[in-house]
Amino acid sequence: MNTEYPACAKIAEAIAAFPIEAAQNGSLVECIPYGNGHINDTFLLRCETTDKIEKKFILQRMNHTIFKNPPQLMENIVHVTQYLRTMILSQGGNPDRETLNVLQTRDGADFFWDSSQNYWRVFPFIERSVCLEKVESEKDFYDSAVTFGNFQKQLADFPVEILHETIPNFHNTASRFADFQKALLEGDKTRAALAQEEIAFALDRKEDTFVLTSLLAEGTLPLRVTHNDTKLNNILFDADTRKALCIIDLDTVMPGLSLYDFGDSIRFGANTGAEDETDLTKVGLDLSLFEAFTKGYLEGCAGSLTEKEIELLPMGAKLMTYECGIRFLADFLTGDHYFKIHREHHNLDRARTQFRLVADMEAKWDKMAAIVKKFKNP
Ligand code: ADP
Ligand code: GN1
Ligand code: MG
Repeated sequence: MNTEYPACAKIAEAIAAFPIEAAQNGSLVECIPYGNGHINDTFLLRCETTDKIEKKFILQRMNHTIFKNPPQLMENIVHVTQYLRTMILSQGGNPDRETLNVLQTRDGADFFWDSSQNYWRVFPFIERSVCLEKVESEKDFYDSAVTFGNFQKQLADFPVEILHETIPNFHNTASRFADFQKALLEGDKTRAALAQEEIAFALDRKEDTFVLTSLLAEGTLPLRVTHNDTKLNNILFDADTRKALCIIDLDTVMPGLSLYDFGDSIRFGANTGAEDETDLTKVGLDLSLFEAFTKGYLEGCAGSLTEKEIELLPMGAKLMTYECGIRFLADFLTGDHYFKIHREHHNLDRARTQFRLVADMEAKWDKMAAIVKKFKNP
């Protein structure tokens, strides 16, 4: 093995725990940090068999500060991926490419707990796939929408009671607002001074934060199994056909609202700017992309959404964007302990884009509603 390991304690110990080299009857040739996730530490392992065939794996150190109970989280992922495998097989698909698959350790466990209490897992790399950081065509975005809608449909009869809540109140916007208020009180005052405009924007919209939670509590919106982190880089596309192929990042699959999945995809994918764009004139809602996603998502859900859910799709988009904004802002105020940052004030930049996008959605509200209506009554 000629690998130089990245500066991540215990990585060699973790690699040795999985049957990576033995299974491939060859050697590990590379181990590099990979992807743009904000939460886990992800590495690409590249192996070569003795007859020079390349085989890749994704190794991840789970963030156990954020996910308090990694064994329960892995239990969720194993249950969900096994269920998806059966569904995909029954639909004539290829479960090795259309869902994540957990590679067991040499001891037959679903994760490895190292001597410094880090939790590690491995997924076979989905070969000939592409991960997009931004929408490159309307068709890609439409395709991702069909696949997220279909994911929802595939899990419609999944026994929801066996799922653990990996992060309690994850998309409870009212509870996120309370966290934001706490961050305002306890956070850094110099940082708060830099973010006065954003703080005011967030406080002005307090009433919105209860809309979905109230409808859920009174039974107007149904609780479903949802992904809860449906940004575009959490779906892989087939490099050959360019079809949306596999939904990844299943850490937050939990009971939730369809509006969370719809909304988070719009927040990230239908933004004309990047999530951390500093030139706010580039940030806004692309209505054509909003339309493409709405069409695709409703097709993927194939009639399973209620009229009320469909009517509230614009609210899902706005609230998921607002909520992400207050999460970024709270993290900025309290010292950037949650989301990984790569530059000074990165979380403030991210919060600003989210609020600019919310403002643009508010300005385009009637148009968003008209698009949804068009697909509700085709
Ligand atoms: P995070 O929770 O930090 O966002 P992800 O699980 O989304 O981590 O993984 C980070 C990146 O790694 C993804 O955006 C994707 O590019 C890549 N990735 C993850 N799993 C696979 C896989 N099985 N095959 C190919 N690429 C993957
Ligand atoms: C995080 O793990 P990643 O990068 O896919 C976060 C999401 C946010 C997103 C913002 C567990 O997602 O909730 O919407 O960043 N995941 C968690 O980009 O908090
Ligand atoms: Mg991710």
